[in-house]
Amino acid sequence: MKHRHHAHFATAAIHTGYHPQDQQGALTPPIHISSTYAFETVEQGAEAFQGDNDRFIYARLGSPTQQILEQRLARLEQAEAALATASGMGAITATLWSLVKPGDEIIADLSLYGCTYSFLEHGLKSFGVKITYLNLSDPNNLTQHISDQTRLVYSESPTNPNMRLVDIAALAAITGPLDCQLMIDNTYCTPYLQNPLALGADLVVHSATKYLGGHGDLLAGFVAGRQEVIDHIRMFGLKDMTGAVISGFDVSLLLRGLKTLHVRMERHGENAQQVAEYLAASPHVKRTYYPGLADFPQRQLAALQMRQAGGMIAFELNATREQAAAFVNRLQMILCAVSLGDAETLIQHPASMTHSTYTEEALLAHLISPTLIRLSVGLEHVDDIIADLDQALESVFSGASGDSNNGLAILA
Ligand code: 7XF
Repeated sequence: MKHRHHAHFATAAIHTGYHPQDQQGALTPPIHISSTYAFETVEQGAEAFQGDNDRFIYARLGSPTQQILEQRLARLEQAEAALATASGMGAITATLWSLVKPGDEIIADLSLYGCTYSFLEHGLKSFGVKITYLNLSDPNNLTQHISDQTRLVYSESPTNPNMRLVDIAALAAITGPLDCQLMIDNTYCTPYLQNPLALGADLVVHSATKYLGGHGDLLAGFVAGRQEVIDHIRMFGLKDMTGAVISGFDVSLLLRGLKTLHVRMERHGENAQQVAEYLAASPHVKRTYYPGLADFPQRQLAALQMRQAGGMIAFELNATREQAAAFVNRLQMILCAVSLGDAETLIQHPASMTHSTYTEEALLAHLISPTLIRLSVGLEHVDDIIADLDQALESVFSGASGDSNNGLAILA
């Protein structure tokens, strides 16, 4: 069955890579649970192993359902090719194991998701890869430090958890002429809000566990970029170095999540805008970091490279760490949990949770405030989200004692 190119994001997210007539009219693609694929002859198998035909070989290299997902993800990120993996960390590690060797340098932004930081700092570093952390929000910092040794530049935008942006096009202009790849973690934005490859990046990586799945019921990731690079990551980083293979069931759940991504992102964004405005106006809130606020320091850049401001907010209270913990504990509907991009509004304390891989000193050096609170604004009615934040703030700052929603103290 010939597949059409779908010009619009929403249509591509629903149709790309599959036509029901490929599978006896089945609207939903079947899940292939087969671990291995039979050849008609030894010669055909030998050809498959040489890459001289496009037969499936073994599920560690992919499956027909996974191929549909990968075509769809590549289309949404405007990439030649994509590789789906068992988790976001699976995509990040398979990619970096494939592209750097001892003696190479990676320049990474200062603020990274905790396990990405840990992989660079405690993983790759111990294998002889030089890791340099810079504030990449100022591209001049990259210009000053980049050298022949620098094989890869890595950043999130917005950064997890502190919502800094990097100017992806400006960084690409610096790495472009050199033998150096620019790799962007686009998890916070999803391809609906930002396309790093279209801005000049070489590779884009995602935790699909978040908005792409959207329902808190799967772990997945993907990397997208040029076909030959993705082939190399599949045949080395995934097949040999990590084995971080996505399961067929998670492929199917992810295909289901993608169908509503555009609708969900619109509502996440609308809700987050109102919640951010509420927080920014509260006398109990010291700073609110959200790209949709008028006083967001990188508002112009946000308007330039992001289609909307997204669903993630970070903020600091006019409070001690203990009061900040008490505030979270007094929330009644909003859940104290890591992860993000789910229908449920989730709140967490990065220094205690997602970024506890940083030492206290490293948190400060990496611009992550120990009192920062991170909010993933969900799809509940926005009035209920704001009402819950409001009652918890009132409860803490009026000194009344409230009931903990979950008994989880941020500060052990
Ligand atoms: O391996 P995962 O699917 O959990 O994805 C890893 C990952 C990669 N990049 C970014 C920007 C991420 O935020 C994540 C996962 N972060 C979760 C969080 O920040 O809440 C993980 C919970 S500890």
